[in-house]
Amino acid sequence: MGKVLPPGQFETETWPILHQGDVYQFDEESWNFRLFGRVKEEVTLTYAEIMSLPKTVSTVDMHCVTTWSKFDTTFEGIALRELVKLVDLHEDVSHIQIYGYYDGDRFGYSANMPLADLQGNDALFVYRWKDTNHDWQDISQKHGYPLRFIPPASFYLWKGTKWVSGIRFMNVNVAGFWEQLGYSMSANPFKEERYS
Ligand SMILES: Nc1nc2c(c(=O)[nH]1)N[C@H]1C(S)=C(S)[C@@H](COP(=O)(O)O)O[C@H]1N2
Ligand SMILES: [Mo]
Repeated sequence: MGKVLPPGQFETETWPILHQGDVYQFDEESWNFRLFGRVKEEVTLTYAEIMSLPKTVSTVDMHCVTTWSKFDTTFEGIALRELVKLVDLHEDVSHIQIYGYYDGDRFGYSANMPLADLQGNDALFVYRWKDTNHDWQDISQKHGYPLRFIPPASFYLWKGTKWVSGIRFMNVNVAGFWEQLGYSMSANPFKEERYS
């Protein structure tokens, strides 16, 4: 994993909180997770169903475009590839959009990424974390409880949708929330791809 600070970043030991809009209040009754887009049949998972999927523990570095980087946070979650197993994708799927809540709109936030980059243990929907200064604890409401995405370190952290609500499978690379506002589609911190 190695501690390599991407260009223009500084290291922080705390985990800052950044988002637009309201903090989502989890309600298990109304919460679900949708797998849709270029799938043969859509799948909707309840909270209990998603939490019963195989778990992965993985240590990931986070790089925020606002220039902080936090190394070596260990997360417990469900690998994105476990969710992909639940749907029959059309063969032309190349990219996904990971959706989350924004001011009460469950699809109000989104972030786009190539599906091929998200097959490892470092592409996780997380609900628990720890680091050298913190014991295991639930992801707090402000960090995305009950479930939030943590992208591989090869993406800036805005690709890490909080309060996730679903994945759309696409055959084109469609800009998400920040990408529509001029941020990079590919967003690689090591290439300093902040804006498009
Ligand atoms: N639903 C949602 N997810 C979001 C955001 C948001 O506004 N809404 N902001 C993103 C941005 S810009 C960043 S940098 C990270 C910050 O995550 P953190 O607050 O846990 O550090 O969340 C991302 N996920
Ligand atoms: Mo951000």
